[in-house]
Amino acid sequence: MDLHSLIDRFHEIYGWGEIRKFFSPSRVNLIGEHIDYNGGHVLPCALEIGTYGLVRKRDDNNIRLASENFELKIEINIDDLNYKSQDGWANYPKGVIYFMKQNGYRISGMDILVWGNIPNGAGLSSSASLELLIAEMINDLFNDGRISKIDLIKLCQEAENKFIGVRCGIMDQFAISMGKKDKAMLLDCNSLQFEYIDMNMKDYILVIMNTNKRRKLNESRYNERRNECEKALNIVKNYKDIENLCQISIEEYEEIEKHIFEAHIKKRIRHVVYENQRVLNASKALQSGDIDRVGKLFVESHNSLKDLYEVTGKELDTIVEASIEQCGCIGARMTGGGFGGCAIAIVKNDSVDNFMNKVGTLYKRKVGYSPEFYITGIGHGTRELF
Ligand code: GAF
Repeated sequence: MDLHSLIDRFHEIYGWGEIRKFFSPSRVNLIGEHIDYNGGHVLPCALEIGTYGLVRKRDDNNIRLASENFELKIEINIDDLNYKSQDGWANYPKGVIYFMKQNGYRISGMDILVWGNIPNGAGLSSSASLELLIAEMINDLFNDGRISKIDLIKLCQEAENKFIGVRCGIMDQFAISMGKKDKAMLLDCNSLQFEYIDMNMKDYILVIMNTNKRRKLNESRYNERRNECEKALNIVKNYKDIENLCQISIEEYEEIEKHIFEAHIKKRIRHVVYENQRVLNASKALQSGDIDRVGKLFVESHNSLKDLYEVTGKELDTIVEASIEQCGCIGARMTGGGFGGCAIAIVKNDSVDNFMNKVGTLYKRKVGYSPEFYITGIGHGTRELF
């Protein structure tokens, strides 16, 4: 499917007339996993794959939603917006529309057609991509583009937390909205200050590896990890006055740990505190072109997510282990929420084909089905296409 075919489909479904076109990327997180909701640093970037959306205003308050990825089409009224499981993918736009209204922004009827080339359930944040797409449409069509990006980001996170029921942090919405071509973003999820970091990869490229083990965040143990971190925070607060776990340094944690008795809580905090430091180290290494160091930090991060945070699983561990055994690969790790979905590897340019063949074979032998590989550029955030 390309944009021209999507426009033709829009005309077939909704009839002739003027259309506005939007694009919202997916994201990959280089390092800094499960620490956005602990006030930590993360290093994500927006990808060139994502969700395309076409839209036309209507004269009433109805919104028709169609997708070229799913058969389900629905028609809703902006005064009647409730989460319904049978509405599947359409709950994401509905959540955004609901919070747009709640926040007093202007909105009325629209016909919308979307199509995405993000593998679904792969942990590349297709849901946040769709949310930001709809939010940007409503901003531009009805609010003269006056709603700030940060307000759109927070609103989409709220839709995901309260309408969909996944208590995600702010990283995905931020990276998708604010992404910049060929840059990673070092984001402090506590202050929301961020800076762009050049993706200075020298002779290496980033390979995204889909385990093809589908994961849905609201079915996974994502919310369980958040609850554990809240419990951990309450314990640590007895020893230091903090608002989030990433406000303690490694040294402070090593002191505090002796007062914590539950083994799994110790492991969760240890991951969070050390992962936050790894992000700062990785962004420095990336800036200075020390790709070997970035690769080593990837491996440390994966091991911590496997042994301490316990969010990997057979598929992610197999693909990462198979990757780091290959010549030309200097580091690999899971990316996103975990429990399935994608991992990333840093691979020497001239070894990529060989790398994908070998990892694919080893993975299939152990897991029973094949993974997929994507090599995609780093692109800009959500925007209108002209
Ligand atoms: C998912 C969430 F949506 C993010 O907020 C983040 O917590 C991530 O998992 C793990 O780092 O993508």
